[in-house]
Amino acid sequence: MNIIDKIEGLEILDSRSRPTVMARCRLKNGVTGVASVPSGASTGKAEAHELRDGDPGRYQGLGCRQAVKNIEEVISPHCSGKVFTDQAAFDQALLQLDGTPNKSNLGANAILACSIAFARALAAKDNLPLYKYFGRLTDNTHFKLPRPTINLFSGGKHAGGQVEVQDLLIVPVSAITMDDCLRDVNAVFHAATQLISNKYNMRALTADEGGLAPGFKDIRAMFEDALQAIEMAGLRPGKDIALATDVASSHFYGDGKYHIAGQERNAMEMVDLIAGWVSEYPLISVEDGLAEDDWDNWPVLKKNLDGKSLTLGDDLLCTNVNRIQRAIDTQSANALLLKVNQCGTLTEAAQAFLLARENGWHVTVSARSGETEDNWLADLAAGWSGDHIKIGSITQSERLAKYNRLLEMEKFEKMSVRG
Ligand code: 2PG
Ligand code: MG
Repeated sequence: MNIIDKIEGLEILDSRSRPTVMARCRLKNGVTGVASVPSGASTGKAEAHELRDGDPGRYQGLGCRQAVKNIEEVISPHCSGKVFTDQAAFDQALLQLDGTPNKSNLGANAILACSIAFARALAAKDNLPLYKYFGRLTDNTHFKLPRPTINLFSGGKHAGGQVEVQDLLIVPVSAITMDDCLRDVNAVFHAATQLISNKYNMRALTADEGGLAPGFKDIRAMFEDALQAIEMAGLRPGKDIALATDVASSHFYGDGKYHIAGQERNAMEMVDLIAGWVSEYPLISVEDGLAEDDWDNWPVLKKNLDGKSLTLGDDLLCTNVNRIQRAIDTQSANALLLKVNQCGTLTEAAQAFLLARENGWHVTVSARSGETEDNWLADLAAGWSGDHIKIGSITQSERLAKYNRLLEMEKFEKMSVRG
């Protein structure tokens, strides 16, 4: 029986040295589950509320002591001694206890830490690897590893804004195994460090997610440098390594205009700019090409990209079923960037995933720019057989914890990478 004994919280630090939340859920039979939650920087307005203390004397106001207190003094006493038949029942109890539409009462960070800690406890109790437990939430039993989309170059809010576009990602498309995917990405990453040292006379300093962030002359130079690095690594752009981008355009949108590349562009001009990139470069996925509330123009963007590149929504959708449904109805996107902390419980994330899948959408399971060494994301992506996974670069342990878990599942669970 899944009877909760108690849930404890802990304020820990993420990869940007900002506080975040860890929770430990103990069942009455003594089994425990522990989980930590990530945190974004280029966040969408419709994300569930991340509770911060606001005390300027600690961590610039970003402390999570109140979230921890909510776990220990509200959630734990409420759940202790109760039986929760499954994840949905537990998550529902958390939602009811919070009672707000965006989890602003208890904090989505507190709630998600409990949701995943509970999942880990149940998986341990049932003697299941975590991916199999996650698979139950979406009725998936054909487990596949997602193809990685890996941050090579960074800009925007993750790199001090030296170019407006936030991520230039590389996607190993000819590699068949995860092992070979990472080998190819590593070759390109190292070629890129050489390239920027020669071209920009710069050491390989990295941005929040481990991407390289030299002072590109302009956005085009970022694409060109990526192609060059791929070739320097002895690989073929588009055939071995494709590109993807997160434009993150909500963050340079204001007064109805996109402030990019030294110009103010209206939505049509922004669509033209992106369509130009897609025709010139082997770009298979364009995330947040337009701003999160520019609903009128997303269908135009999608129409322009259809058949050439995925129209992927992050800030637009915020892993929120209402926004996903609206995007389906208006044909605004055909791919979901799934971030569990944008909605705040595993059950809601599973609903978002299933809605996207039922409508033939592509799903990229994504980490956040502020991450921890917890690797549950890799199990989630495999458990739901996501198409792509976006974790950041291959250089920092908070990212590698997930990549290495993918390698582990490839070998020990005999999983293959999605085609
Ligand atoms: C994004 C993510 C990850 P953040 O915009 O897709 O790259 O960034 O976690 O800062 O929202
Ligand atoms: Mg994004």
